[in-house]
Amino acid sequence: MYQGTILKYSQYLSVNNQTPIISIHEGNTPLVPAPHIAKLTGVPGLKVFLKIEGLNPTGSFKDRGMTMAVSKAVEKGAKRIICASTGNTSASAAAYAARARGLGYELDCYVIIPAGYVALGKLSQAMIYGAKVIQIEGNFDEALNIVKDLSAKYPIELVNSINPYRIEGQKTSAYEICDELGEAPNYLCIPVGNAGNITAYWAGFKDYVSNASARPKMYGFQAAGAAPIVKGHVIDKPETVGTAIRIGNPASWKQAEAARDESAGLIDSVTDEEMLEAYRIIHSSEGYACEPASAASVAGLLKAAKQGQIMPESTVVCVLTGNGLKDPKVAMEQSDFKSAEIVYKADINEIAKALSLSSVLKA
Ligand code: AN7
Repeated sequence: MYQGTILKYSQYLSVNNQTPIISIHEGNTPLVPAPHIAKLTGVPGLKVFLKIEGLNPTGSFKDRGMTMAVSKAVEKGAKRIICASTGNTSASAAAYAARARGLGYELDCYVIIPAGYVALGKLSQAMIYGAKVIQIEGNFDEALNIVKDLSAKYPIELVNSINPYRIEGQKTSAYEICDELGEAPNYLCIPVGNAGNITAYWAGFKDYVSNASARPKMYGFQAAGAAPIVKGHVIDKPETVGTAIRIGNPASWKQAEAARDESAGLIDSVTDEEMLEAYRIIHSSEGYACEPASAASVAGLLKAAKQGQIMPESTVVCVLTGNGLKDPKVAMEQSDFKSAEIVYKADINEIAKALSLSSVLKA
């Protein structure tokens, strides 16, 4: 039986027989072809796959890192964990703390989030999993500074991605992609916020693919309003519809640049319009789902292809980092069929009219 990323890939991870494994059987997410997106790139012979990380237990890739961070926290006897979050990290931390408590460990989870900028799906998860949720007047970067200070001053384990076990656990997605394809892809397209995930994937490909020339080019994409790495300076007031990546001072900035440079990749930005366009395409033409920030990977691929930065006949994996159900508000705003907002009489003629069916009446 599949039992989660730690048991599957223990040889690559800092675990031993003494490590209590706190797992919700994360990982093993689908890698699915996206033929419509491949066609839209206009690149001859391109194969595009989506890595559906939104199908992890709490609906995002964060579970891969969190199973490691929480297992190691429990191993060292921690009673409290804390994180700052744009939403997904907090949902994941809260879930793994709940799992640990269910296994008999004492473990409180505290999360600090920017008030008004966490999608409803994520906030409700952190709450029902039993985390102590604190909203602050301020953005993610300020929340991260607060949790760093709190964990320095009090006996609380920090489980943001500056915790090395988070990065270690998140490497497992790169392993899965290589196992599935039988080799590494030529390009990995990924959204960049705090830059932990791009750092982790690159470390994972380096672990798994000994031939350096067979490793993918790492193509990371920030939101144009929150693109510190692209602009080369901290953004004090980051803004984007992709609230997950509304981050102005990424913790793994230097590591992300190293991943880019070592892989001959790039870190670019996509506008909110480009992100939302990709978001609509992923849903309406592939049938897959993701949250807005995740669509930065596909938006970035389309932009890079247009600029001639994707070679013909190559293979691309776009990481869809979070589940579409996390942010129902944006999903509804981006939908075409606005009549869903109107309530009709339960009358066949009115409904047929609303559905524009008169022209296709049966003979
Ligand atoms: C869906 O939850 O930072 O570059 O606090 O939720 O590793 O930060 C989320 C980040 C991409 C960016 N896609 O990954 C948090 C948080 C989704 C995300 C990212 C996030 P990193």
